Amino acid sequence: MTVNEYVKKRFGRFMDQCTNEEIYVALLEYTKEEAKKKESNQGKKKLYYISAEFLIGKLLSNNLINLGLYDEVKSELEKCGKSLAEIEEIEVEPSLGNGGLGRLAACFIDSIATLGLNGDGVGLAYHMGLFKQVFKNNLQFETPNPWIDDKCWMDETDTTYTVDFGGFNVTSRMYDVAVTGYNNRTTKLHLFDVESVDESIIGEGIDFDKSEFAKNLTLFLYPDDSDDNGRLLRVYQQYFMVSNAAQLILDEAVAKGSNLYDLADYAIVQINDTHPSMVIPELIRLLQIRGLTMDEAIEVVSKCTAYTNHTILAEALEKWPISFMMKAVPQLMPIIRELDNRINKKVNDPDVAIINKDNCVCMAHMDIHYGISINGVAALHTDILKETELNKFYKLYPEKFNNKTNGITFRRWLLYCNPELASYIEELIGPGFKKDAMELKKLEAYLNDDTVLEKLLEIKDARKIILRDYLKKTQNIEINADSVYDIQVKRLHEYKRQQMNVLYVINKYFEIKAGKKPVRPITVLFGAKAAPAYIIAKDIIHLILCLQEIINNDPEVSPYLKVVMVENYNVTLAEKLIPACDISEQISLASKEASGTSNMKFMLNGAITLGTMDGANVEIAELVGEDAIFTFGEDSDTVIKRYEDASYVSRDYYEKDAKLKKAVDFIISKEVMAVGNKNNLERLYNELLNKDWFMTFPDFEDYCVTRDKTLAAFEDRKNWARMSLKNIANAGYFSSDRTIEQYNKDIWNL
Ligand code: 26Q
Repeated sequence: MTVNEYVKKRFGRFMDQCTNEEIYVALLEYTKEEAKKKESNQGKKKLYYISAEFLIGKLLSNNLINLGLYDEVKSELEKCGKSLAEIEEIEVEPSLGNGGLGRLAACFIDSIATLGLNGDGVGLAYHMGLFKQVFKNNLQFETPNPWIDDKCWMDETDTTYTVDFGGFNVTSRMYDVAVTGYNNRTTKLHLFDVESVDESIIGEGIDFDKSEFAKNLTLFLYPDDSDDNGRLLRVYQQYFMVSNAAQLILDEAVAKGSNLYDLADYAIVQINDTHPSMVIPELIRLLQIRGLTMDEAIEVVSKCTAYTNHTILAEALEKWPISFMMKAVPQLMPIIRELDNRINKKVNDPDVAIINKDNCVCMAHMDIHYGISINGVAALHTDILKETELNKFYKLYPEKFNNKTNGITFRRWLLYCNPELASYIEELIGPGFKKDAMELKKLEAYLNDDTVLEKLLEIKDARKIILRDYLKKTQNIEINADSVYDIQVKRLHEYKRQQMNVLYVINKYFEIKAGKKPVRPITVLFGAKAAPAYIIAKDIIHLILCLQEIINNDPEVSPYLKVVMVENYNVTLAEKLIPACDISEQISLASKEASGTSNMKFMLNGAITLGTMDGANVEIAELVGEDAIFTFGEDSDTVIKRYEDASYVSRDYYEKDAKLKKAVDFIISKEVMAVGNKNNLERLYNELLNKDWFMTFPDFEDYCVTRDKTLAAFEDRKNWARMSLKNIANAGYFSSDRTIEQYNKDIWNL
């Protein structure tokens, strides 16, 4: 049945007589039906990818592409005078993730389905997701982001469980989102919800009653860097997630014939950061209930889990106070104590204990001792874990440590978001790259082909116009499509150093004021949400918005420089921004960004990276060669040493460097104060001057020089196109299909 026939059957009218809304509903149902026809892998051993976040993005086009229906549906719609792009706008993007970690989980389930592996995702159905960002008076405000309704991709199942907390229990229900693989099988994303959840307890903004756990359990996703207030709820959420997962795992294994002693032949659990770590004691607890002794249960579970670390920031490793655990999940504490005792008997080093001297449970330590694998997410990151942060563990279990450099799904981040580029690549090297991303390498044959280089520039220009029009239409922002698009999009965090980008912009503003005009206008685009309780991050957003107002309204400067902060940066916006980007800002303080994944998306879409030698940037640099990337700044060894000997004094740099001083002082100038708030601006100024914990000042000069060099290089259009092609040709390594194959070969063995 064609879509049009389906629509006729569903609404009694053909498509040309239907509203976009009706067509959306029909396409949703039609696609769900088609997905059901695809088999799923029913092998004996199954992967459970448990994650507190799955930032899946909109699914309509993605599913149509993966089911091989996209072109057909698009042209059928066009024949009836309808546009798929417009219909897609009806879909609400679920915001079930903060950023990198959640988007990675989404790319991974796409690859798992595409490779036909037997694996499902398990997470939570947060009703309001992460907050929606709204700007007012140059400040960020937060509002709920509802997405669950009868037009969403999630379907109710009959699976329900009881989850016990200290003093009460709740009934859960499992909801499924079908994950379609590219020309292959489907798998499932299982999202658990609690039957007693109550949206009416939400007050102003994203405020809600934090004490009524049965009512608030699945209302919101916690922002990272959240404040202490309400952290207890995070423990309830995590336990709710893993208790459901553990019950599902055991039920499915038993249904397939497991006697539970052989659970490892039926299940492997990937723990995505420490958020699902309680799955270890929970599985042990449930196995005991089902008849195993403590010894037996620990032995069984020790073969079933593997842990991925996504951060080097020591303060970000989760440690839960025993008092929290006793309140939320008292039934787990005897098990955790037993796990801790066994380690202490063996190793007797408080640094590797599970319960630390402050009476907190160190979730990562439990994962490392009782799992089969621990991996970092980029080569440099894994090395740093081994050598510094987790060195003591590495010495204990060298064989458990391994690297799995992150990846992205090329279906969404090339085929869907940049069809112009994808079809040109196909013209040049055939369709093989869609299944085997390494085939992109064939593009290197065209590095000196002027026609190809020119065409690449044309495609980029076309994408820049699309972005310009999209921002005008959706956010009433005006940008110049002839300018250089310089983009930094990612969560707002001091270590990612948006503030250093801002200092460059201020300096450029002064240069233009002084008559030194750039040869081509520059558009500096930002997209970033700040955690509501992360004060300095919000101050940085405030500063960017103030600059946007000042610079864009200054007739002397705005023809040459524009600052744009897009509101509510999300997957949908990323899909528009990334194909249009010329310069990709990846400027984290070396050693701090575990991997980064937008760096890979930008590269794949032909942007040139301006970055530090951090995270996966290091691997990008190796792949494209030093003439197709711009790197700057201190390396991770230098930075790690600076922290070790606590030698960094930001004020010294400020006083020695007049250019830097002038840029920093501008933050509290009367021009900025006139459009901003004294409090916010002074706080940020003082933070930089007295602390600058992520060392923007030492890298500032090199950053300015290198960024100007990058802008100058843009003017040699042919060479720029060559660099761009080199990036695209070498992006194949960053396909999440490669990453998932490595996980499977080294850890899961499905
Ligand atoms: C923890 C406790 C309480 C509340 C929130 C959290 C929390 C939530 C989300 C802690 C961390 C996160 C998210 C982390 C994250 O996104 N990390 C990124 O993971 C990417 C995928 O591996 C990497 O590419 C990035 O470098 C890394 O920053």
